[in-house]
Amino acid sequence: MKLTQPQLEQFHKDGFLILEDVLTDSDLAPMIEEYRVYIDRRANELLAAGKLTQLYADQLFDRRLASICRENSEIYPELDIMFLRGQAAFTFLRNEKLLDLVEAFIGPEITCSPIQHVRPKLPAGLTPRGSDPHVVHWHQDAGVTWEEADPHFILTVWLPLTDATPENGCLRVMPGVHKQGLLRHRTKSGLGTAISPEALPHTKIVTLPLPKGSVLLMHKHTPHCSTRNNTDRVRWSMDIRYQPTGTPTGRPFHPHFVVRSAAHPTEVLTNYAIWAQTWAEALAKSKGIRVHRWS
Ligand SMILES: O=C(O)CCC(=O)C(=O)O
Ligand SMILES: [Fe+2]
Repeated sequence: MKLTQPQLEQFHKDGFLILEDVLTDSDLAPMIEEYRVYIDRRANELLAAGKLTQLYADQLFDRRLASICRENSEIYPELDIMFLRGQAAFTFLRNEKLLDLVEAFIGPEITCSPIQHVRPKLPAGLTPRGSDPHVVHWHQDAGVTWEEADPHFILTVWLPLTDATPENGCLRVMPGVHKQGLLRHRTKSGLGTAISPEALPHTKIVTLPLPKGSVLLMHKHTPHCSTRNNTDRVRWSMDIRYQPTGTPTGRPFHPHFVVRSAAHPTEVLTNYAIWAQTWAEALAKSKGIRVHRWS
């Protein structure tokens, strides 16, 4: 898919761009299958350990995790990309359709940022300890990097693995506000890092329901948030980030890697084992590091 000039202009005007029907089952199914298999394995372990009364094996992807977590939420914190470190996730980060879209913004030397997430947003009230890391307050993605990344362009790619709707907590954005640059944020326990109340723009808000297969591209200064999941299903999504190779990611203690290069094709990381090992080592070494800059 090649982006048109009007689409690029719309991104620069609004700070985001929605593209429908980008990804097909052949793109998304391996990711979903990897997570299904992991959850199945862990459910069997929990059952064997007497921590779960049944497997919920007949339930579909958007329900099973909720049923399991209603009884035991041990699996829930294990699912993010860097913790599960699956081969399909690594492959997906180099998805050619996504990289073609990214190339239209940053050119052919592309690095994948370590700020990358799989988010199974559980039905409200189900999350361990009552606070949900996937109910996010208004923030800009530039607000969750160190200052070193400030001068550089980073493109957020957000995509649903199951349909995202207003009911299950899809994203909301403030169009055009990216032109104001980085707003003041603050970090608060239970709330995460969010735009400070006095810095929050009073402007139009757009809610972005996105069907599976679609992709949202977002500028790092576009304020966005997402609300509670008021359904009985899981809102599964991914958000990943790309930037020109050689620019700092704002998370120097976590691994980035080259996903596309016209000039130095041999520098593209295609070795899954190295990627997984680099993440494991970085997580072990970076415990206790202050991830965000705000007090
Ligand atoms: O998926 C969400 O609810 C929040 C995602 C987010 O903040 C992001 O993709 O940058
Ligand atoms: Fe974000």
